[in-house]
Amino acid sequence: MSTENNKEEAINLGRSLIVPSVQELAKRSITHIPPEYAHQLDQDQLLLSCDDVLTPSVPVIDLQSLFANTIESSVEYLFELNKLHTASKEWGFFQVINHGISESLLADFKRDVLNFFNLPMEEKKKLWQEEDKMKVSVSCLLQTLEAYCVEIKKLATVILGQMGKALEMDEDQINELFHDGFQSMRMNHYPPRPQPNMAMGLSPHSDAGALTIVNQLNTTDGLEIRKDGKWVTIKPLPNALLVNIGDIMEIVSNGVYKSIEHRAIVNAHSERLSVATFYCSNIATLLGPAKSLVAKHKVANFKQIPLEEYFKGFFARKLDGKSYLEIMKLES
Ligand SMILES: O=C(O)CCC(=O)C(=O)O
Repeated sequence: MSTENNKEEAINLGRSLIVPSVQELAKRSITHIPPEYAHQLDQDQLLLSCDDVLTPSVPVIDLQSLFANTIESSVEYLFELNKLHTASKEWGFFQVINHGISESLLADFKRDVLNFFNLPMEEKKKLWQEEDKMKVSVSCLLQTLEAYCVEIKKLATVILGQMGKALEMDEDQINELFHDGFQSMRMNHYPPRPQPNMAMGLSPHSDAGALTIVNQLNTTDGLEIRKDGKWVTIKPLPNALLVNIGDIMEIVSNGVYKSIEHRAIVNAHSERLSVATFYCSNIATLLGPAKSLVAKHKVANFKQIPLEEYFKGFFARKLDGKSYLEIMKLES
């Protein structure tokens, strides 16, 4: 669902595959899993839980220390900036706390998204076809969605600004790239499945955008990231948001930051709900490593292509790990 700046829709970048509604499938007692969802989970890849004492834990960044400290030479500021830099380089994934989005907005958003998923299928089908009906039937969701998107966009922009500082990028370049970016959103509902290892919620992939902010709406586990070849389960902290580096940021940072492969698995007993918001540079920009970083590293590790072309290539492919990023790499 694209929520703002419809310019990219007019350009028609392509779209995600249309697949059968999992909510409807879950209501029927089906005997086989449709091929789009059937998947044998890799049994040979060790799964680690963040509860395990020996599992390194996903970094938590306290944004208050970054945003509230106008004195950028202060110890608190530099400490948190360094944490952000290390998390972006080594994990490509972190949780943010004290992010500034009010608890009441997050609660309204959760309520309206749940109501949306609980609409009868016939109502949802009407929404696909008639935009005016959407305005009436889910006007409550649309209002909250708009407020939520504004806040998430602000948050993504400030985090990217801080990343630019940590990378020692030219400040004008980061502003130019990300000041009027576009945002899109995916709302995910994963019903419970009795044999969760036979069904995939979302295949392993990295995100094509610059930065993704995931809001997990309930406490069911399911999001896993690939860290050093092992799948690590993520357990979000209360009121935290999950942030991951996308392929665009790996390219812009000339490979210093890493986009992270992740997947969503289904749970045997409980449903899971999440909303991912993808923030990207302005569609009219040229995608490539930042000039200031190429000058510093004395090498460009990725090609330069118009962002529009990049997205058309992305939507023409299946989600498949980090394979699309490989195409963007320059031979060293
Ligand atoms: O469900 C999740 O937590 C992950 C969602 C996600 O990766 C996506 O929508 O691209």
